[in-house]
Amino acid sequence: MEQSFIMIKPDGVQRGLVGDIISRFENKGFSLKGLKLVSVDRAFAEKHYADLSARPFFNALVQYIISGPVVAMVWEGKSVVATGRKIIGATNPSDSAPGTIRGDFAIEMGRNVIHGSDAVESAAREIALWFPEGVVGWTSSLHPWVYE
Ligand code: RTP
Repeated sequence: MEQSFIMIKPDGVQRGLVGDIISRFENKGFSLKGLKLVSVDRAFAEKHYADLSARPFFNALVQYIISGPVVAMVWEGKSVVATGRKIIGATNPSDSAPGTIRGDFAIEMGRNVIHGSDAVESAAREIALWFPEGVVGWTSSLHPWVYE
């Protein structure tokens, strides 16, 4: 089953949005496979966002991610990568539809509350980076009620 790496950024943690965000993924029917509250250092944040290292906002982005603890999660389910991005909403909160996490909770791109993997391949890379110890193997008893 497909997995995605989802991270609640420091602003989401500081603003007390963790419970609401987890509820949205749970309510959809996805299964939580990994969860931890961590503070990462600059080198780790730069590795996570390595693809964006040439972008003008890279330093500000890294500074944002290391400014406080983040909630790192692995969610599993059918099409969780693409559907997770829809639940999260557009990168720029001024383009994010109401009802999405960023549409409901964010105003600026540099404080957009949450990260979600943009492809199955990047999800695998990010899960290996953030959860080198691996994730928990379990099957939700809701499966027959969520999948036909
Ligand atoms: P994320 O990786 O955090 O899920 O976001 P994303 O795929 O929607 O967007 P991406 O292009 O990968 O950018 C990563 C994060 O960098 C910040 N950003 N700032 N000031 C800017 O022009 C700008 N562009 C991007 C955002 O926090 C974005 O989520």
